[in-house]
Amino acid sequence: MVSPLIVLTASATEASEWRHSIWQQMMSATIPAKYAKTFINQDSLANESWADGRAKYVPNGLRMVETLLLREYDERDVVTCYVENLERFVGAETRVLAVHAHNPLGISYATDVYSKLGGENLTPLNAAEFIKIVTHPVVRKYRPKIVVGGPGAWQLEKAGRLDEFKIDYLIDGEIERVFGELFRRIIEGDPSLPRLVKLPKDTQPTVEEIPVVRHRSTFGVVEITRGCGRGCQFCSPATKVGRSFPLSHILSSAEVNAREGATEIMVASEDMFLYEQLPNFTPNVPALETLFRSIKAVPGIETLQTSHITMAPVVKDPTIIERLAPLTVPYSHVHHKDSTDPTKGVADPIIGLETGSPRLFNQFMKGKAYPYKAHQWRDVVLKGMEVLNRHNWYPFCTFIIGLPGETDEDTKQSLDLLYDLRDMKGTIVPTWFVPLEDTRMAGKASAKLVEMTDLQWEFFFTCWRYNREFWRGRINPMSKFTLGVPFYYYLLGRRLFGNGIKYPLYRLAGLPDRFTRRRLYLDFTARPRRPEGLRPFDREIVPGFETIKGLNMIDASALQHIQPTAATQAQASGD
Ligand code: B12
Ligand code: SF4
Repeated sequence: MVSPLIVLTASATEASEWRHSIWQQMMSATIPAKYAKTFINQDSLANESWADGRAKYVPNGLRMVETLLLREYDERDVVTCYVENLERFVGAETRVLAVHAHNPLGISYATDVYSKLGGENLTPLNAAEFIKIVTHPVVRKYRPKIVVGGPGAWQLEKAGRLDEFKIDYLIDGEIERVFGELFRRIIEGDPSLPRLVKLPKDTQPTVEEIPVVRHRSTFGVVEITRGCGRGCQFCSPATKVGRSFPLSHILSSAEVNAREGATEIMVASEDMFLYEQLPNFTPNVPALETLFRSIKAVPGIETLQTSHITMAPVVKDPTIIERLAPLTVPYSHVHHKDSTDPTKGVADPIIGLETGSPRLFNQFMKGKAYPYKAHQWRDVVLKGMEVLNRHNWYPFCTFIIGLPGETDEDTKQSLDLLYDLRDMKGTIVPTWFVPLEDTRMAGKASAKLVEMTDLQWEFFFTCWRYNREFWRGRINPMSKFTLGVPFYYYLLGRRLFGNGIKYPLYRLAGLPDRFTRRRLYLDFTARPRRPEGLRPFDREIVPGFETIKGLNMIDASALQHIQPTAATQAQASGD
């Protein structure tokens, strides 16, 4: 049998949509491969293939590459499969192996740092799975050109591993506009094509140039916007031109996914509220309502998953969440006992909170708070969280530890914000600063574990204490985990990271606050945490909350805006 000209693939961990769990994906980026059998359910790595060996679902970016190829090549020449089927497809006639990379070495926002908690030089599972592809015996045997692309492709260059993995081309950026020419040169082996192809901003396609994918994506990802105009200096989508996809495009993608077995759609965006936005970052709620209603109406779609949002619009107009909650919460696959929805469903959008320090916020990400000012970020976060939680939106929030120039004073302010959030409903994931390529902070140094201060460790482990309690309830002091913490500290943790992690770790273990209060910055004994069963931010336990009012707004002139589609422009001008 003649082997296909181009084989496309993604690692088992990045293709996985096991139980619709984005947690599982994040865990794969962090858990060392060595311990994968203990911490990762092995079923999550068994992705489904069609009878002919083609993959049922792969990351949306790879589906886009496949779709572009299928404009020029026949289905027989273009095959998308998982690593276990490479043997079946890669052969003498295969010229290109195209690999998608979301987080191939696990170094995005230092996810690999988590793996270092288990010891030095441990490879995260994500990386091990990526390496399995590029070092596969059939790839070694037939030597097709290895082309890697996707949002995390930069990691391979940054880690200096292009030679080791025999990667022929690394493509960084959006490819729709330049695709035909680029692949022609790759296939023909054009010697003038550089190994590193960094696509400049002016090659970013318009939405009209972006096709509807031909096949199903992992998690049923369907893009609703691309790019973000808020301009945070550490962020790569901040460097992209803002675009909103037309509803017809979105629905066609959702239909493709549903036809091939997806029961859930994840609306992918840097910020859902940018979809068809009105002037000055004003969310277009009627457009969002129509969007959710229409996606839900696609035959076969049972649940919806939100991706990212920003907090400021929630505070500016809390009715946004009130109106969107009935269209999202009952259709979520995520449930929590505290949800007041009869289904117990909760919406869990991802929100970058990043820091509690107004100074760092002002320096690196002030557009995120717009229309509010940087010094109001704490109030925006608390007020927004109250609104979200009231409507059963229990967000997945990220913080960045070790932003360049972070001082103890800054960390204390982040800890203060964390303290104020102690009754929130949601998850807080601390990450370490990593300078992403092509961002305004690309030249800065990464945060380093060995340089973590005691306060930063306290921040880190306090987040995970919150998460444990939020998802598992009160900590049982006799649980295996709790009892294991002192063993970890004395056998490994102290040696790797010093004494500074001791009391933060004990807080994570659930040691009563009266034992840790004198050793740590935050003192939870002053005001005990929310009794089981009480609603978050209940006025009687967080009385200071009422003081947050009358937030002042700033002017939008410094910010770039996503271009609305023709339909929105007409709506805004009253046509
Ligand atoms: C959906 C999504 C997820 C989902 C699903 C991921 C999946 N496996 O399908 C979830 C929530 C699980 C997730 C997790 C993470 N994500 Co994510 N995710 C996204 C999001 C919102 C959309 C991705 C998408 O489908 N885009 C649409 C497609 C078409 O774009 P694309 O993938 O970039 O593909 C284009 C090009 O890159 C290129 N291309 C893609 N593949 C290939 C392959 C070849 C061979 C070639 C030539 C070209 C090519 O062509 C495409 C068309 O132009 C993006 C933001 C965004 N808007 O892109 C963040 C984003 C990609 N994620 C990001 C991060 C950091 C993560 C995490 C590390 C977060 C964390 N701290 O844990 C994890 C890592 C997960 C893992 N497995 O390791 C960052 C990446 C930053 C960076 N530059 O490195 C982004 C940009 C978000 C952000 N605001 O910073 N993510
Ligand atoms: S708001 Fe989020 S997506 Fe937008 S620039 Fe800032 S970090 Fe990036």
